[in-house]
Amino acid sequence: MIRFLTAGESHGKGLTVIIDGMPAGIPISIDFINAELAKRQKGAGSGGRMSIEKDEVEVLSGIRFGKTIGSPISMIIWNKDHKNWGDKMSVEDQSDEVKDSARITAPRPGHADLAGIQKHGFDDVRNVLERASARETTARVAAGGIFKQFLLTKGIEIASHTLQIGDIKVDSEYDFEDIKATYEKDPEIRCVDAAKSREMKQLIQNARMDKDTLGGVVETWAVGVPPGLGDYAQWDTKLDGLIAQAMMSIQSVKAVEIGAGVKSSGQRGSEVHDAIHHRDNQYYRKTNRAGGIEGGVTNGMPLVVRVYHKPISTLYNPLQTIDIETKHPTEATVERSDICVVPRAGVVSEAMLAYVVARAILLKL
Ligand code: EPS
Repeated sequence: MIRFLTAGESHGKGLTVIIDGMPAGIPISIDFINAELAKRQKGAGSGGRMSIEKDEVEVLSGIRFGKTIGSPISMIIWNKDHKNWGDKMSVEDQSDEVKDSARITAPRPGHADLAGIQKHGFDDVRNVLERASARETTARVAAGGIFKQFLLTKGIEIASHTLQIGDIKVDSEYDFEDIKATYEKDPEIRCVDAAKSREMKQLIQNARMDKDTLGGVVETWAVGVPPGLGDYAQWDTKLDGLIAQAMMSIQSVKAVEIGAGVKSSGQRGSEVHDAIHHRDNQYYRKTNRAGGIEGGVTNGMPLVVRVYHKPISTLYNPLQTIDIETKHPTEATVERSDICVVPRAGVVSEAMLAYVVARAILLKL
């Protein structure tokens, strides 16, 4: 069974990931993984960090002559910015003076800051924010580069697009080819509708001027998924439950939806369920409101998963917080931030969906 773990702080030396359980013999291209990492770095709404980093993976183990060898795969992406943070993020230095000068005491509302220091009894928010940062998604995307290449050998493809930013939402029809094309056609927003894309971009520019942030919705499809993945028989093997857990774990995601999920709760059953047809020895549906899963099991239709990102919590116009040292009101910490992560978060959703589908396939095999 495959599993993966990431490690690394936002301004530490680098982000690492170990994937265990990949079968031997899967062809792996490092360029493919680097192209995935590049997708995570592009997009309107990015902060200053993305112009410092040029994320590239170094594979340390598990791949030989371009193929997996069935051993754990370990990878690292070095943080170029670390050299500017050596004093604040030193592994080796043990002096209290350096440690104190790197301390942060004003937790940001909405981030893991306060909850994290309460969990561990820390007097320094930096211990929490360095790991809670969405920089960690770099490691997930590198892992996704492996899972996706495995899925391609099974004829399964995954792609995402920006469905909504703030209150601007796509309402036109589109298909999987339209979704895939957004990486080329609209790398800034990744929207299938050019007019909506312009509105979304303007909204992000306005939020930047107002020193505010924006959330939105990423929709991810997996096509070529065979019927029968996941299980209806036990709560913790239902594929929709596993997808929800994986997607909800992405930084700033506050809701996950499969198929027509939210909308269908306000409709009648006759408007929601997808009638079953049969042709050439195969069952099929003309609609896909179930989003490719019924009873926790894939039905052969594309998986359609939406994640809802809240506006990120580091605000250049900070909210009030409490200084954990003095207990007096103060403004929340701002070092640097994105305005909107949605356009570049798509590849993170893709990586997590690729993991769940790859794992389900290997369990079935
Ligand atoms: C990110 C790197 C971080 C943030 C962002 C995502 O780098 P820095 O803190 O140096 O600017 O830009 O993290 C957050 C949005 C967050 O809330 O933590 C990245 O590589 O994606």
